Amino acid sequence: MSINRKVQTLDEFTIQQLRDFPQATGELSNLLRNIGLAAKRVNVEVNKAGLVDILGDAGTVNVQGEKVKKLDVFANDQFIKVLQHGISCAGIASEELDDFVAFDDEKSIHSKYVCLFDPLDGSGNIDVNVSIGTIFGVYRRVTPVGTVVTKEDFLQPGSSQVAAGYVVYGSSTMLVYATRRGVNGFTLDPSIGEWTLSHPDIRCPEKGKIYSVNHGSFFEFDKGVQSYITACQQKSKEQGGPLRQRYVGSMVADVHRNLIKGGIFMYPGTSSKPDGKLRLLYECNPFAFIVGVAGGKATNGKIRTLDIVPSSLHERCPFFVGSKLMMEELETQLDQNG
Ligand code: P6P
Repeated sequence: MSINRKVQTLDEFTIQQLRDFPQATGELSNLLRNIGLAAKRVNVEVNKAGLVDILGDAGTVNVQGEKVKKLDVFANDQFIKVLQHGISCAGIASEELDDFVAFDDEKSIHSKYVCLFDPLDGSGNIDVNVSIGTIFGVYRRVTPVGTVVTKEDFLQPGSSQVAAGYVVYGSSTMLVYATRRGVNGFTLDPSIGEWTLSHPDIRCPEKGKIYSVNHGSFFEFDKGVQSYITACQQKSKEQGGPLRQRYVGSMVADVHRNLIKGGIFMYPGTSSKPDGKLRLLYECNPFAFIVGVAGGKATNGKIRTLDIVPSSLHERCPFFVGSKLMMEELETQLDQNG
């Protein structure tokens, strides 16, 4: 495949955004470029994970009680270092950290943004070479610029995000991010070490033929979820026939595929875990924002994910996200089955 050298790089794209919106200060563009730099450094290590001693466990356990893989630690450190050194972020929260980290140097306290990260989601797949990813959300701080950020800067509803994105370390490595102006995808061109615009203005198809869920928990799901899954399996020929079940077990890979092709991803609550497994702030909210900007929908089964008011950094929520018409069919099944 010949690579078109005329494609825009992430730097060129974000600078073009500044030209198009002169009132912008460039701080958000700079923040996104910083994230792109950290992701390139993570990508190098992910790509050689099988060759050097960074596979396996780091010997620690994170706030979720999950064994921390060495790559998790490396990825977390990269994003913190790049953003702390930059001047476009006043603090971060991360799945790998019990509490948020305020960047309290004279430059950082004057930034108007904070970031929340899952630095390496799907890390259980690292050792078996299945795609993994980074997820992030960007918020405008609510405390005064020039002061050190506090927890309330991080406990904002997802609807307050100014940008959100993810990196999928897969057959190729992609950075996809959304602002309210649209969703754009950049593929890493290793020959020049640049993110290159490969998927401009991504739109989520109104419907698709893919549903993604961990069937192993089927009998623990609510009746409404079970009835929706069964409906997916029983589509008539006139309705296009049964849907295909695709579930990698790595959220970034599953949601990215469904965003591009159309589909629905579900991580419902269960009788044993009513809030499900996924974290609201740095897994669900970023994808709810991205898919929403692209024309899809995201809920916790009752209300829009983006409308949930967080009470703690690591809270979990049931998560349903995907094509608009498929989400509406799910909502009907949930309403009818209580
Ligand atoms: P289960 C990975 O650990 C993760 O957080 C998501 O990336 C993924 O969608 C989910 O958990 C898979 O969980 O319970 O189906 O194995």
